[in-house]
Amino acid sequence: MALVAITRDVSANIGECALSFVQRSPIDVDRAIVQHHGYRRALESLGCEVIALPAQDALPDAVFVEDVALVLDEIAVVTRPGAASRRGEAESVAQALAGYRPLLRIIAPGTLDGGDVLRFDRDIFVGQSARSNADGIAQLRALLAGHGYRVHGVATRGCLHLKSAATQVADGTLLVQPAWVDPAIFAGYRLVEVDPAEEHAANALRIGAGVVHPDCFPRTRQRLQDAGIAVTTVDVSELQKAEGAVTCCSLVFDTVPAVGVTTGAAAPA
Ligand code: CIR
Repeated sequence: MALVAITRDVSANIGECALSFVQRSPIDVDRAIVQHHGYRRALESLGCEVIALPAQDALPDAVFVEDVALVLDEIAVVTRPGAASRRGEAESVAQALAGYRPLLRIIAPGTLDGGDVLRFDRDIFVGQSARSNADGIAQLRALLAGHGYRVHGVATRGCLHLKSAATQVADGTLLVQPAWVDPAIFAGYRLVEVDPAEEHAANALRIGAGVVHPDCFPRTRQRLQDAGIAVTTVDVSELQKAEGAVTCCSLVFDTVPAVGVTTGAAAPA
């Protein structure tokens, strides 16, 4: 396994970011940059080769590279983000990915944010959010059918993306916020619920045998550890003010995927 993490430097204008469910509050850009460096170091400590794309200062949300692409074992899908202000972010990430995977694309009128895409091997759950529309989900289903993936639309409520509400934290195991997605959708998986006092704690980034998780959620961290999951903590408080979390700041994938073999090891999406 050779993991790569594509990231992008924080925009100087991150304070102008799109917001949906978080109240706007001033973002300390210098602090956000320091926290983002810490996030990159965490990925490196977990074995990732980190690619740092230069900041796009005209695009406030460009640090959240997860939303503009989806990297699977065989191909990558360049998305068309639901927020018009974010559509200019995709092309440079597509260029960075082109050396690793053949590229497919979501086109108008479809919209899809990578934050809505939750992969379990050949099953791909996609949040039917304000950012990912029915056309985008149908396009994704058609693009991936030939590669043996099943795409399932999932209703979300009260949150930005499906991965605000649920992320994979180990083989067959989900960390879930039941207020934002119906856990019954994931019947058959082992579920770890966030602590009720930590509303935004369901977004964890799985890398290898452990997860990266914000340090401000100690109760949910304990639940993960009790479930046998190793947790690496990061301080991303300034990025959280931009409605970001830990999955959204990188695209992590294996440069030499075992295509056709189900390992569940890298959990790239
Ligand atoms: C947005 O509203 O698009 C950004 N402010 C936050 C995007 C976070 N993305 C993610 O969690 N996948």
